[in-house]
Amino acid sequence: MSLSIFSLVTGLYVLHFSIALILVNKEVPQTRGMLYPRESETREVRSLDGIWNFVRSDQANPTQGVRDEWYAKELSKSRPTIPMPVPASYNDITTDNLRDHVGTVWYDRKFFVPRSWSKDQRIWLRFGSVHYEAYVWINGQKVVKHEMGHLPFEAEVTDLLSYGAENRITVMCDNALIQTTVPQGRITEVPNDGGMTIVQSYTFDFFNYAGIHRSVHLYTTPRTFIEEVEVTTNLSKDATVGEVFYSVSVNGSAANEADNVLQIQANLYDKDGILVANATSDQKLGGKLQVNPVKPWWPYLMHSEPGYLYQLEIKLLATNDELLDVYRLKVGIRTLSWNSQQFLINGKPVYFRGFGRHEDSDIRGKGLDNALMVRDFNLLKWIGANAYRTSHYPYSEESMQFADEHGIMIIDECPSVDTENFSQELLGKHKSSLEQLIHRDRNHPSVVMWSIANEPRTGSVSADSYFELVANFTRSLDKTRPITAAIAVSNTQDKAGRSLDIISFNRYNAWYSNAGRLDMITQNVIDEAIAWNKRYNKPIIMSEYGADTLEGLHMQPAYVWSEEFQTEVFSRHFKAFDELRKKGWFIGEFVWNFADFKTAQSYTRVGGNKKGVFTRARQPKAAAHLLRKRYFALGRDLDQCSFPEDLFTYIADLIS
Ligand code: BDP
Repeated sequence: MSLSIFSLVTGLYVLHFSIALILVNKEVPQTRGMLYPRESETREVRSLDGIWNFVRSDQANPTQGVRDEWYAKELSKSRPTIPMPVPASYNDITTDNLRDHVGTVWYDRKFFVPRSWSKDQRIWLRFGSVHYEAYVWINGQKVVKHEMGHLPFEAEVTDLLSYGAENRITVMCDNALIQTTVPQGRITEVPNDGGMTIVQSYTFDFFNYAGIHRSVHLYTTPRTFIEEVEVTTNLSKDATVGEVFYSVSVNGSAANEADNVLQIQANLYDKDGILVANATSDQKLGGKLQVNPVKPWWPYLMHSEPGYLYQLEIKLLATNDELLDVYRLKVGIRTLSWNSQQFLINGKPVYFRGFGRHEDSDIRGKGLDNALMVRDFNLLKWIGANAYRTSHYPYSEESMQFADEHGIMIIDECPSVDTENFSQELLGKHKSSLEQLIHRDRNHPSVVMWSIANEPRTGSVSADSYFELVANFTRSLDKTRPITAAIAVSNTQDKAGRSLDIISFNRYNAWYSNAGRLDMITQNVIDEAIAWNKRYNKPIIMSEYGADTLEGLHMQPAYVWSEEFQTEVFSRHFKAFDELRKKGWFIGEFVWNFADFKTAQSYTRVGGNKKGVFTRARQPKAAAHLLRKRYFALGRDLDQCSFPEDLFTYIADLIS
């Protein structure tokens, strides 16, 4: 690992003003490996989650810990430490103002590495995500630096560990967002009562939670191991025969020996564990499996058995048939296609009924929490949704696997939100965020579309070439999924739509425009969707609409912030959507937001963004019951699903 990466830590956050309008399409670094850590007969996985020790740096001196080499010994030897859970955002854990800390914080912990791991294995350290930038040391030795929240990174630590002994891991995390980070922010120095202070600002509204957000794993691989698996699938026209194309790359010395012909043995098992296809491939380390008859992967409520997954077992064999490595992953067999009118899955047109969401909850912030994840999926299914957008950054790998299992379609969004001041450096980071995202999520059947940005300032002149480059880059990495972006500028100003496959637009009629005017929603939505379609001749999605709603506030007639108002706002949108559905090219509706979430402090927010259909504690507001009826009604109308028994409350014999 290069030592120079750590010299990038500078004492100052440089404000970046972009004047560059001529953008060059430069290469971005390619992600290697990063398969989700899974145990097998050749691999062990160990979690480093738990309570770590934590230190916050002095805001005015963010690089002091690097200069004073806090990583060289236990953190507690340099500064008093406090306990900090991993995974979790650190912001809401303490009772002081750690919440608003800007700059670097430090974590460390000790762990044992068993003696048995020293034998003929390689050891990897993997982070599910650290927001925003991470620097990692093992036993005082530099290991890896990674920039970009919400995405995994890993490094080999075989030679840095003490085997059969205690080891120490140290992480420095920096939450500062500047004009060349993804997403962008600004750091300014302003006067306060004590002199001067550093202030972080950003234009998006969700709170910039930070820390070690997802699990930290140590895992072993054999010396020569399966480093990458890429899977694509196909179905025969009548959807009776499925094909799974797999391609594997191998890392390790055995891969380079001329006389050693490595082979891949691929076995595909159905849900009952019955082998349905197998193949052995030679040097190409890839091939095709045919499944006849196949059970395709279908979205929730589009089929009686949604989210059907096979298990793909990849075995790496040496010339003498010696088993070198085994890796297993779930595979859903489905096709995606799209044209100027429709988006189809397995040849059937899809109508998205979903949500924009956030990874957000009380105390944990953006920290991975299995209880929350399972509750959220239960609510998604209860309400009859078939999709969500990972607004406004990649969600946990665990939730992507869950979406595969439950047949929830994902519009997978990179962390570019409110992008402005386009520059060459920003373009590189933006592309890198997509490269890392696609590398991580390309094998998930639930991922049906890439979203390359949320509400970028696409009215500006440089947005034109900027988004052309971003979209083409995305397409070069994955041709099997369409590309969208959630756009908020008006269709007459927009310069990005021509580069997209599907147009998504966000609009807050009766909220940010014409607040309170329920009579100014339906026609506006219809007119705007038609205008987008006329301009670009592409399928259209309404990717955000909604109204802040304080749970328990009731006002009749409906008044802004009341539960009645949110219900009415939804209902007026439903009317528009039903008109638009008749046109053939309107393919989906996404409420903003699934649940209330924390924001930066502002006078427009009462305790956070309250546009949730569910509260932050994941309980339904009144509008949830209305939305549930609509989503199931759409499911029955379009996909012949049945109604849950409790969908309609009994009123009288004549009405049901
Ligand atoms: C939209 C943004 C979303 C915000 C929402 C709002 O895309 O992130 O949370 O506005 O203000 O413009 O509620």
